[in-house]
Amino acid sequence: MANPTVAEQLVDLMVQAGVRRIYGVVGDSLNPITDAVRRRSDIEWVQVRHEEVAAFAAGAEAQITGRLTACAGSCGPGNLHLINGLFDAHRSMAPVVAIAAHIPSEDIGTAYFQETHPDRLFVECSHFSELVSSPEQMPQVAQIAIQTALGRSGVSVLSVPGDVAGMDVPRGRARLVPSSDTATMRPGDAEIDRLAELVDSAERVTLFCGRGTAEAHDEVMAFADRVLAPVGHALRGKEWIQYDNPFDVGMSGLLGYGAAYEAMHECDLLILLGTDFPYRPFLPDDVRIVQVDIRPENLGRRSRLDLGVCGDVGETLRCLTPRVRSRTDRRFLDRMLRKHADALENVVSAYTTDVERHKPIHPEYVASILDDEAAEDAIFTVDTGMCNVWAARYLSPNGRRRMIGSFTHGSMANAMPQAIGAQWPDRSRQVVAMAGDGGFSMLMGDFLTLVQYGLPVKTLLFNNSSLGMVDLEMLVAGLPPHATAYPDSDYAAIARASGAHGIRVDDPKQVRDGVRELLDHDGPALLDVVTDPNALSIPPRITGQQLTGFALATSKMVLQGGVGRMVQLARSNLRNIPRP
Ligand SMILES: Cc1ncc(C[n+]2csc(CCOP(=O)(O)OP(=O)(O)O)c2C)c(N)n1
Ligand SMILES: [Mg+2]
Repeated sequence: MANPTVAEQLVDLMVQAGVRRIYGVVGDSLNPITDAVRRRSDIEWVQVRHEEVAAFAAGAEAQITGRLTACAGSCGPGNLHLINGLFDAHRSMAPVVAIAAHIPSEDIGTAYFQETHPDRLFVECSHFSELVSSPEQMPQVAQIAIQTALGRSGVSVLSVPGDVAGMDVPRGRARLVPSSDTATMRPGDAEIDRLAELVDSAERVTLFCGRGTAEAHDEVMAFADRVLAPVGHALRGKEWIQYDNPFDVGMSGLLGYGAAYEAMHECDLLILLGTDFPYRPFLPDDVRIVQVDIRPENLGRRSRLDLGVCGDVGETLRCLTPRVRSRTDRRFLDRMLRKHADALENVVSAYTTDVERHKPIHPEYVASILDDEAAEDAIFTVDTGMCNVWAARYLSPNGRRRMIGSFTHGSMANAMPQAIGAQWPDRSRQVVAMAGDGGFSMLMGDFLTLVQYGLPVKTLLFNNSSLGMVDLEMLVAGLPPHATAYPDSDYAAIARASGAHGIRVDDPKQVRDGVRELLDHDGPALLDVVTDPNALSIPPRITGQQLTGFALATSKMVLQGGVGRMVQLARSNLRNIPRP
């Protein structure tokens, strides 16, 4: 049998490691790879329109399936387009191998046509980024890329010049079988003992949970039950922690709600579980803090710690719970639960009562109807922007639903691309992209990919003809909104012209039927909901500085003659400002 080429061996190793498809756009320098894929039946090429979409889709597929996924771009601009999606995948800890095809090896360094240096470019968004300059590096370099992506949960990039990809791998090279096993990490006994002492010496314990509590719902609940601790979460912890949680006090952060902030500040021991929550002003500095995280570099990154414990959250809690004393005093927990309920009454329900008549349609109303109508095992992908707020506040996790977004990297235009990757492995599962009009139009070309492959993704477009989140940020910063408005576009018509089902709704009475029609459609569909651009959301903790900024922007807008809009704004926001 002839020796395999570099491309063939790379593709073979990826298949062995669980890769089922490569998202990408073809190109001359990628030909050996694309051709190696074409000749196999156990891996396919998914032909997207923009490489950024390829990377978002690969990242999403990995986050949904837990398996290694892949994307590819041709040399120079082709793989450069991957970069933002790869940053997102990497920061979301999604195991993705990216193939960056490169210019002919003999021309590297000569400022050749399309020349970039992908092995350098991708260093910041990967655990491993190497140039394959000779077939002798195979299969080790591919093995390391795959192992690193899986073992460290993130991106690996192989930069492969087209000519090298087509070369034969030298005779006598053994094929390595990559392992996708992930080990669990348990802290040492001494750490567990110190942690148990801290817990037992505290009067009021609060838990704050992030994405690291995935698969640890039962352990978190058992521990909270033993020490009677309120449990708050960050956005990435929501899907794992909020459901079946009698200790729930909501979410903290810019988009937060409920009493998580109070519970974190009024306890005397805060335990951060699997969270790299970035907003330091929301963390207390006068209580004892313990952090448990599988990544040692995360410990103490955001706050002063009394103890940092390196370990898997589930494992750590399984060891810890039986070692701490069981409590009966519920006073702190109950006080926080009441605060939480009051806060929800005042804030979260404000927009869903009496909004059936509110025109333009209130986006929170749309989100609450989506929550009602969506399947019990739906996957929601959520665009960066106000959709984050609507999803955080209105989607109800249940342990079977999934919610992914660009929650760490914060890129726009993620929802529809991520929906492609979330939908691909299982076409029978409901996948809903909650998109902003700004985000959707940014990578709109790949709506055609949904049509091309008949992928039944449901795009629910919150069309406020504005970069709404930035409108809010400008107001809070004391600036009048500028360069945030878009002319009204009929995205349903665009969807229909693309060959998908398109529905447009501008009356609140049509929202429920519109959402049902969207979800029931057998194929790609888009619901364009004309929503209120003034539906701004105020974070539960507003600093004095932010308030001043808000007042300043208000007065600037009034001075510009925008009184009408300000009145609407004030009315919208009044209902959302938390009562003391
Ligand atoms: C790629 C990228 N560009 C710019 C931003 C800054 N940004 C954050 S949210 C946002 C507006 C999003 O607008 P849209 O998608 O319409 O959602 P809306 O907030 O109006 O619901 C912008 C410009 C970003 N996060 N990512
Ligand atoms: Mg918008």
